[in-house]
Amino acid sequence: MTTQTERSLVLVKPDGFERGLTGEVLGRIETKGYVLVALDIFTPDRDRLAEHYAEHEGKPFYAPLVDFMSSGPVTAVVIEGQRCIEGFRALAGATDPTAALPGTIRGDLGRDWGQQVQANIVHGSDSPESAAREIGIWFPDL
Ligand code: DAT
Ligand code: MG
Repeated sequence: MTTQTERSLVLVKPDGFERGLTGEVLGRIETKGYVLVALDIFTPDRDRLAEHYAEHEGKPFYAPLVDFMSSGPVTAVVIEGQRCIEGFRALAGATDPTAALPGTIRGDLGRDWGQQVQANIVHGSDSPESAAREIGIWFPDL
C-alpha cells in the first residue's frame, strides 16, 4: 500500500530562536528525511496568533501563549513527506517538556521555566485538517 505525501506546518518558537536551536530543529527534520518546502523568520503579530491558536481561546494558558509567541522571532516552516504530520509530532515529543521523552526535541532541548505557558520550542500541526488551515495562515501564497 502506498501513502500519499502530506505537508505539515512547523514553528520554531521564540524560545527556540532565542536559544539558538533553529538549526538543530531543522537538522532533525532533515535527518528524519522530510523536505523543507518553505521557510520564513519573523515576529508574528497577535492577529495571526489568535487565528493559529483559536482552539485554545478561553483556556488559562491562552493569553500567556499569545504573549510568548509574539515575544520574538519565530521560524515558520512547511515540511513535506509521507505521514510527516504524525512523524513530526513524534519528533517533537509531549507538550510538557518535563514529561517529553529523551530523544525528542522537547525532551532533549526543553524544560519547565516556571511560566504560565510551557515554552516547548516547537509547534507541529496535529491533523491534515489543522495542517491545511495552519499552512494557509502562515503561507497564504503557497
Ligand atoms: P501542542 O503544541 O503539543 O499541540 P497544544 O496545542 O495543546 O499542544 O497547546 C499549544 C501550546 O500551549 C503548547 O505547545 C504549550 C501551551 N500549553 C498547552 N497546554 C498547556 C498547559 N496546560 N499549561 C501551560 N501551557 C500549555
Ligand atoms: Mg497543538
